[in-house]
Amino acid sequence: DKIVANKRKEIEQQKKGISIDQLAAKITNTTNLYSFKESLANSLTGIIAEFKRKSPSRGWIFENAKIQEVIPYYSQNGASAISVLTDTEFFGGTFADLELARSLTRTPLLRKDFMVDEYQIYQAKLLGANAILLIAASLTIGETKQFAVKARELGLDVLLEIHNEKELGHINEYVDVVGVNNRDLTTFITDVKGSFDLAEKIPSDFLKISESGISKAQTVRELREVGYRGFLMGENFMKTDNPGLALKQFIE
Ligand code: IGP
Repeated sequence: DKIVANKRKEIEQQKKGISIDQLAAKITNTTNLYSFKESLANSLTGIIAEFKRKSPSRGWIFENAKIQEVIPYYSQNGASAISVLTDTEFFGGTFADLELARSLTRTPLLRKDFMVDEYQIYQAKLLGANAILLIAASLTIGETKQFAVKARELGLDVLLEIHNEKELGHINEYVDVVGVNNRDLTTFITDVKGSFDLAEKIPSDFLKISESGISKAQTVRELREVGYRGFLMGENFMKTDNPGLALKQFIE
């Protein structure tokens, strides 16, 4: 709730600088060059490597991490997609991080942020994202649909994040990928069991991914066995001084 409240304030400020209509007018091409969903559907590893300097649950993970020193290696070392945090206050990310990442790779990029306004979907497109995250816990069913439709219209894939059975109701036909977050965003308790519990409850026409708290290759194998095609991992790589190398070693 605190993060979402802060996000709404930030967006109000940003709108004073550039209006939603002005942002929309800058978008000239709505093709999705590097599809997040297709990459996961066709890849062997399914690893979505995340660039995250800090988090509310852990504090600083890698305060001085540089995009140029991580993103090219995530790509070369087998990431199926890359997630870049763009929230500054709580996660230490910036818009410039995503833009720079885009200039350095053709691997599909997920804009990882708390989306509460259509304005941010235009921003995501302009910064070079291929996919956005919609978090069921911070959106109504109506907003989830509205934002997913907008993302589609702009040529962005939609990752819908859920954490429990109740949130299955947020799934709609404009969603491309359903992610189970193993971390409860209110308590920060992380347990991969959540992904195993929800695996069969997610309609089979959606590509499924498991997010957070993954650190073992064995866990990835077990998740793949119950149908997951993507594995979003941040801390396990970012806690080392060479995240790209940590990814390489994980895949080997
Ligand atoms: C990565 P981890 O435990 O590997 O660092 O988790 C990712 O799943 C996590 O950062 C995340 C997240 C989010 C962050 C999942 N959903 C929503 C911010 C907002």
